[in-house]
Order: sequence, then C-alpha cells, then structure tokens
Amino acid sequence: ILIPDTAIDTVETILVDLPTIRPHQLSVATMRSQTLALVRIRCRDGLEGWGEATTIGGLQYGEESPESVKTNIDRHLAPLLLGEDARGLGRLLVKLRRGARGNRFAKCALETALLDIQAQRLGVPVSDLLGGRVRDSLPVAWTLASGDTGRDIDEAEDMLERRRHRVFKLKIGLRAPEDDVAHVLAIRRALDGRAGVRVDVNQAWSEMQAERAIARLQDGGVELIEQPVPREHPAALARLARRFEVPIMADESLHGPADANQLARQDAADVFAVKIAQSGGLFAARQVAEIAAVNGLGLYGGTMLEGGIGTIASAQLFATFEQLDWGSELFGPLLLTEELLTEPLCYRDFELHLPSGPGLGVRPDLDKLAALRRDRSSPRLH
Ligand code: MUC
Ligand code: MG
Repeated sequence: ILIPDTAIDTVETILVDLPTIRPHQLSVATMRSQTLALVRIRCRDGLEGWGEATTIGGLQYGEESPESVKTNIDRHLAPLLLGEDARGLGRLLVKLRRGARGNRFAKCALETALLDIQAQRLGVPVSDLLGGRVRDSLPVAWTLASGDTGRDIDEAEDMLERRRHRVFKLKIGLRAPEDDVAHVLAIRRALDGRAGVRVDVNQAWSEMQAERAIARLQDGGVELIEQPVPREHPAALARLARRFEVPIMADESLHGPADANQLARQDAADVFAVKIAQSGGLFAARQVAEIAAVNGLGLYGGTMLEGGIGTIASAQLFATFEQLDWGSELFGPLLLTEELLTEPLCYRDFELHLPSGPGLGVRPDLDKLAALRRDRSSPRLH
C-alpha cells in the first residue's frame, strides 16, 4: 500500500517544568512551578503541529496529571494516529473519541496539534476551522493569588499602570471564609472603580458557607463568583445562582458538553467558564459555548494556566464566540519565568492580540525546549 506524504509519522509528548514568577495560591494547591505537557505531531512531508495538555497542581485540580497525559498519549492514543492521513481530521477525532474513554486533556492536546497541521495545510488560522473570528483580540483578566493582601494590591496597581489588566480574579477558599471576605473587600476598596474584582473559590465552600460569604461579597461590589461549591453539588450551585444577583460562574462543574447541558437544564449557573482541555478539546469546548449561547448564559474564556501553545489554542476558539461578555483569563505564559515561543504572545492595552498566521500562528523555540524538557537526555528535537 502507498503511504501518503500527509500520513502521521511521529507523535511526541514533552514535559517541561518551569518556575512561576511568584507562588500562586489556590484553594487546592500552591504552585511554585508549572509543568507544561506539550505534544508534537509530525507528518511524513515534514509539516508539524503542536498541542498542549497542561493542568494545575499534579492531580490536585483535575483527574489527569502531566505524567498520565504523557503515558496515555505515548502508549494508547498515539498508536491510533500513527500512519493515518492527517488530512482526515474528522475521522481522526472520532477515532480518538471512540478509541479511549475520558482523558480529555490528552485528547485536547492531540486535537490541537491536528488542527494546527490542517490549518497550516489550508493556509488559514485555526480559528477559521472553528467557525471564523469575530474579533482579533480578547480582554484578559489577571489572577491575584500571592496569598498576601498588600502584595496583591501592589501587583494590581502595577498591572493597571502598565495597561496589562484591569479585571482581577482573586483566588480564595484556602482560609476561613470570613478572612477571605475581608481580603477580597480590602482589595476591592483599594481598587475602587478602577478595576473589576471577581473571586474563584475552586469548590472550597459548603452551600451554607457560600450563602454567608457571597452575601457579603455581593454587598461589597464583587462582580462575579466562580465555582463556590463542589462539582458534585450542582443543585447547591443552582440554589446559589437563584438566590443571588451577583452572577455565579461554573468552572470545575463543566467537564464538557454533557455537563453544560445538565447545568443549563437545572439553571445551575449564570456564566460558563469555557476551557478547551477541561471540555475535552476545541470542538467540545465550542459545544459548551453554544449550549451557553442558546440558553442565554454568559461566557468567559478560561485557562488551565497553560503556556503559549495552549493559550493561543484557547484564544483561536474564543475569538470565534459571538458573545464573550466576561472576557478571558488567558494570561498563563505571563505567570511563567521562561518564554518558550519564538515570538512571545502580544499582550497590550488589557488584551491578548491574536496572531494572524496559518495554524496556531505560534512556534515553540526548539532549542529552549530541548534545554528545559524534563528528559533532557533524550534526542534533540531537530
Ligand atoms: C481556575 O480554576 O480557573 C485560572 C486562573 C488561575 O489563576 O487559575 C486557573 C484555574
Ligand atoms: Mg476556576
């Protein structure tokens, strides 16, 4: 049999550990470094695509770890793709879906790399394969999570001054709710009128704790409450969404279109945080967004604190959403001490500006990757 030039020749999974610019404190983990899980798919003709499956805090945030992503791609998912014609994107995505259960992050990375290849082959940006752009830049919020109120305020002032961010998401849920409320309201007062302040509880509260704390946050002018209660309690999320005027946003509750459908049917949230990996890929994330849109819910472009590849893949999708009322938080690369792209992403005037080139429109710096990858002894990338 004749193997076409467009057949998939190699699938490589690369882990890279990078320090963060400061400790990043979430209710589930304190990050001092981030592990990027990158995927590189190469065709026989040399065309290559990149994807990313980065998560937060090993297994503390999600069900997949960088190591499980690598093992499951190398051992189970890559063999489904090797030797197949990369031009048959639709068929390959069905094959991945049917060939393995779960593994949403790993599948998202592979789907991203396949989309990168297909879009380059067609000479269009990935966003063109996802419906087409309605905007070329996205508002980007910043997360204040140093663990210290004064330091967070200084950081916010600096971001405002540099015109990089004017919406701040505060990570809470680690301390007692009353201490968290005091922390949030102090920041909100310090920034009064000059910036939006939101909170992400990352599932830390019981419904009763949430009722008391959200009442005070709402009175204090906080504009959005993200995932106050555990994913396992959608009815509690729904009661909070009904009870309070301040919008309640679902994040961890949303593991793809089936969850989105359930939450919408239960009126369990006012806003959906769309994440490509948590949804199971870019097309699945698009479905999540469509379910929000047909139900009149708000949309927010979420992040798993990915590096440049996952961030721009997310941006390629979010740029196609007709409504993106709550903007995005695609700041992942800015939390890392090392730049891994040949051209850094463009953050200017409070927005991330998308590249216009074909595919993802960005390339990793292969020398840097070779120097920083976890298994440095393996063969060089080029
Ligand atoms: C999350 O839960 O939204 C997004 C921003 C950030 O600082 O953490 C993430 C995860
Ligand atoms: Mg969140």
